[in-house]
Amino acid sequence: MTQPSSTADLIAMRQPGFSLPRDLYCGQQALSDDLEQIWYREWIFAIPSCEIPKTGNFATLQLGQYPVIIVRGADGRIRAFHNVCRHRGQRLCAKAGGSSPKLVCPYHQWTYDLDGKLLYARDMGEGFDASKYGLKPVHCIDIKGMVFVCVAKVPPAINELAQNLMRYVAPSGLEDAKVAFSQTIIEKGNWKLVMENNRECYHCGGSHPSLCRTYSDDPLMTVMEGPNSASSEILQHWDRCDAANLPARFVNAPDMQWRMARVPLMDNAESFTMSTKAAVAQRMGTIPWNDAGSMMFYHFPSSWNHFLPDHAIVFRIVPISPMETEVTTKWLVHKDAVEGRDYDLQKLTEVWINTNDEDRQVVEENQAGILSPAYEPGPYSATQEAGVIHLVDWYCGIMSSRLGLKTAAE
Ligand code: 3BY
Ligand code: FES
Ligand code: FE
Repeated sequence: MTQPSSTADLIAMRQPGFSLPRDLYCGQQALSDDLEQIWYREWIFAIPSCEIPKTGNFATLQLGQYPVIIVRGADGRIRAFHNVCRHRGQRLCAKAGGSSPKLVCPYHQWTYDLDGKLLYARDMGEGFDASKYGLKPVHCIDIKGMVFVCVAKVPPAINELAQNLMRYVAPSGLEDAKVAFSQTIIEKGNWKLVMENNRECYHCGGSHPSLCRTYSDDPLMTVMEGPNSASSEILQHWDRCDAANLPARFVNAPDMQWRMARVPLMDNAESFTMSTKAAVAQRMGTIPWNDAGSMMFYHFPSSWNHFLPDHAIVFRIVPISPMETEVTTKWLVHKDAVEGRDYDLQKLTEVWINTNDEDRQVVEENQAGILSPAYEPGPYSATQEAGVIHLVDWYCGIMSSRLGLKTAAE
């Protein structure tokens, strides 16, 4: 029996421009390393802040082995904590979300304030110092309505992302939005396959009949080269947006961990609907036109998003096991929009419900093929799959430097 290769070996042997070696998509070791080196160290998009608009509203998230709770305090601030009681470690809150004036552990009712302070612990004796048993904080930042968390002791710098994201999402007025619908599905595929699939539209024509009514599968729409280098159609759109002070031009992290750009939909379509028209009567924020297109924002490893004039769709992925990924999609609309009057929920959600299901199928079939011992890494199309190349290069770069550093320190 040959020894299974380590993640560092697998990454060292990968051929740039080709899909990854099989075990990086299937193995427990690769997932453990991905969690340790990426998911537990990077900022992870968690929720839109409008999901917890009031004091005491909370949402929970399972990030690998870390249960996390995100809660809005009495001061209006959003904070995140390890969702673990400081008494004997009970998970404090099992629900996906809700509202509570205090955080009360269900086991022995230790009671925490919304800022994490331990307020009450019954019969703990004279010398008990409650100030030592506050909830452990998780780094948390609310960037104009997009809440990110990081479970690392020291989180990576987020200034550049925050500055750009603030400008690009501000016109969508996420603070004045509400969650109209939320969907969580489990895709039977490694998280990297889910993200790879999202980063290209090579598959769109064959898989996404409803999305393709409004989103062009021209690869130039999905991957642009820079703020002044894109298709003439996109450049024209950017000129129009510039004139209206609507941030639109391509911006990216130097290592492509994130990217933002506002692109036009096909034939002046307004939204991702079957009719191509807006799904919500009331536009969000200050976006000036119905045909302002989609501001697309992705952030590795966990998120891609579309900010349209009438609604926004935020996506979060989290690995569940080596070959299972949870994909959560939330449709946001103006908080004053009334279902049935200003929008029809089915018309709002059908295109991306279909698209998610179509993507789930291709990801699951991709995983099934890769599980075969006959699988060998195949070449990406530089024209069609440049975004996938950005993803795997980012992944391999970060993993090899972090695994490499670890070895050097040992
Ligand atoms: O989901 C995305 O962000 C884009 C649009 C359609 C497919 N994908 C490349
Ligand atoms: Fe939470 Fe005992 S474990 S109160
Ligand atoms: Fe797709």
